[in-house]
Parts: sequence; C-alpha cells; structure tokens
Amino acid sequence: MRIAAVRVTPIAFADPPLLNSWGVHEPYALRTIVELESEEGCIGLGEGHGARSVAEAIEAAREELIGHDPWQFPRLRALVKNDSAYSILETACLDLIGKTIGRRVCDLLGGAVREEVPYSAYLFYKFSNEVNPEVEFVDLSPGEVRTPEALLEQAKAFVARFGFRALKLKGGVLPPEEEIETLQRLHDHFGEGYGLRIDPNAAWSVPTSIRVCHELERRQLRVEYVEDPTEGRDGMAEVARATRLPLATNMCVTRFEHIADGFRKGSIRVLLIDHHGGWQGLLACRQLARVCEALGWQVSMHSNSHLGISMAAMTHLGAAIPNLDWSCDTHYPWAKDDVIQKRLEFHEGRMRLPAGPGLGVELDRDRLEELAETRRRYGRERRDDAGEMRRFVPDWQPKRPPLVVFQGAFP
Ligand code: GKR
Ligand code: MG
Repeated sequence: MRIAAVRVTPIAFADPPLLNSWGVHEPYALRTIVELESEEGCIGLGEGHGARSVAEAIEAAREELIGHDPWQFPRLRALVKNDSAYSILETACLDLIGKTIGRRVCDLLGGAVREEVPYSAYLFYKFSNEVNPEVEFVDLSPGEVRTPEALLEQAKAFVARFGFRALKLKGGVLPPEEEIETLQRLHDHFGEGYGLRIDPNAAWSVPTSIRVCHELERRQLRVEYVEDPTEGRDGMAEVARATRLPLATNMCVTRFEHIADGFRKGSIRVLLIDHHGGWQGLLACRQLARVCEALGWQVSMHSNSHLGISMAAMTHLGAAIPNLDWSCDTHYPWAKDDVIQKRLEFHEGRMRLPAGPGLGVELDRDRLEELAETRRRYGRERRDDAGEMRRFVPDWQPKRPPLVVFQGAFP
C-alpha cells in the first residue's frame, strides 16, 4: 500500500470564552485536519494542533509522503520532525491501515482492553458567550461563570447531559480560596461518588500550592489529583514532598527526555499522556503507558480544544492502555461543530469505541470546507489566549508563564 494523495486543511471552529491562567479562549479554536489517500482510494484521517507551522511542516513533506508506505513509522518520523505534524500523520496512517485491512486502530495499538473509555467533565470559569455575539456556540453553560455557585450549575449541566463521574476544574483563574470553595460546592452537591481535580496550569507559587493542597486535605474532599499547581519539575517536587495528594502533569513532563528527571525528583505521581504533541503519536503513547507502569506512575489523558477525529483517536488509545488509571480529559463537549459525519456521544461518562475499521469515523467534507472557510475569514494562525484577554483587560499579563509551551497549540 502506498500514499497517493495528501490533503491538509487548517480549520477553525467555534469555542466558548473559557478562562485559564493565560487568558481566555478565542472565539474560534484552530485545528489541522489531514487526509491521506492510498492508491486504492482508501482515506485515513488525522487531527491535531492548528498552528500554521503544523500545516506547513506537513506541506513541506508532501513530495516524500507521496509513495510512502504507511506501515513505515520510523521512516515517517525521519521525514517529519515537527511533533504535532508527525502525530497527525501517524494517526492518519493508522486509520488508513485499519480501514484497508479491516481492523480497528486500537488493534493496531496492541488490542482493546475495554470497549468504553471513561472521560471526566472539563469545567471552566468563563465569560458569557455574549462577548462574541456573532458566534454560535454549543448550548451548554452559555452565561458567565465566575463564582463557585455558577461553576456548580455548569457541573450539574455536564453531569446531567453526559453522566461524567469525575469533575476537573480549570483553576488559576479566581483567587485560590474561591477555587477551593468551588471544589467544596462540587463535593457538597455531588458527594463522595464523584472525584475532583484542579488544574491551575502552574499559576501558583510553591507556597500557594502547598497551602491549597493542605486546605484540600483538611477539608477531606475526594481529590483524585492536583494537576500542575506550580511550575517546573523542581517546584512540583517541593509541593509533592509537602502533601499527601497526588500531583499530576501535562506541563513539567511532556517528552520522554523529561521522564528520568521527573522520576528522580519525585515531581509527579500521575502523567497525563497526549498523542498530539511532544509524546509523538499514538504508538509512542502506548509505550509510554508501559513506562509509567514500570515507574509506578498512574496514567490519565490530556486534551486541548478538539473535534471528532481526535476524540476517536483518544478513545482508541484509552481502550488499548491496560493501566489507564483515571478517566480522560476532553474538551469535546465544548465544541458544537465537527468534521465527522456523526458526532460521537458520551453515555454515562464513557465513550464507546466507534464502530468500524480504522478510527471508525468518516469525514463530512462539506463541513470541513465550511470550517476551512471560517479559518480563512478568521485569519489567525496560532492560539493566543493572552492576546484575546487583552480585549477585555488591556494590561493583562498571564499569571505565570508556563515553563513548557504546547508545541503547535502555543508555538
Ligand atoms: O483549554 O484552556 C484550556 C486548557 O488550559 C488547555 O490549554 C490545557 O492544555 O487542558 C490543558 C491542561 O490540562 O493543561
Ligand atoms: Mg493540565
């Protein structure tokens, strides 16, 4: 089997004004969609980070990709050095192979250990959707959410609609005391049956992180883990030594090269894997899960704003990892649009593996073209939450710059 055609489509889709420690989501999130067509006319799909540099990296490899055998992953890696671009192409190759031989992507990752993958509610403080009156967002949590009470209402809507049993709060937005109070409200309303997580994206100092962890311990909330309270593997290790709560990361250990240092220092107990960026694809993430097991680290999964091809790929990966210890993150409920023909659904907080070979999803070409047009009109070429926040707070500065930037998402 050989690749006969490569189509790269940068898109933009409506994304509500969700707040984080850098700023606020722009009215459109950017993604890159790739189709790889084999000589036999079969099409493999990939989705990933939306910065212009990612599409350019794929375009730069186009000539060598034509005629490439999709089974040859080391050669693909040699052709494409940009991690985000590689991961999109790898996903598309796996989809293409699966569709050609009639097997699911999870089988190509070693086989499914579960048919349904658990996900968590990804809860955000946010501005009212009315700050972007020209954009049509998903009908979930349309108003402003900047108090513990309002966040609880958002959580109720997520749990009622999707049945999630774990609640992750994007922190680093309100003063820490109000974010603790928000977790308390969630605990009081939902009770022990629901796990809580908070992720301020390294916005807190070491002393603040320790103070927050001690307060969460004192209140005896059911905290599954505290994600990236502070910056860097040294800072995280200092916090880890001071608390009984497990620390998790998608910021201080984001590549294989970081593992030894993070392990030696004791910076984390949970790793949020992500096939889209520095971990370099689904196959490597499957291996990464084995490394985590050997180190005694637990495994969870990270997400950024995404659509259905990524949703399917994440679900195949989650299905193929025996030691998936925690329900996975996903931004999917925040997206109204999609580029696949039938949007994927959660049932009781889980997503079933899509039926059919490969990823099990098919492209909606009309919708892809519409979202490509949205991207052309929108004109932005990389995510800029801090710049967007300056529309509302002209002298805004991100609370603390993240140590590790998310390649492709924040180039
Ligand atoms: O969507 O605002 C966001 C998140 O903060 C995202 O950018 C992070 O990459 O979800 C992420 C995380 O867990 O840190
Ligand atoms: Mg995180």
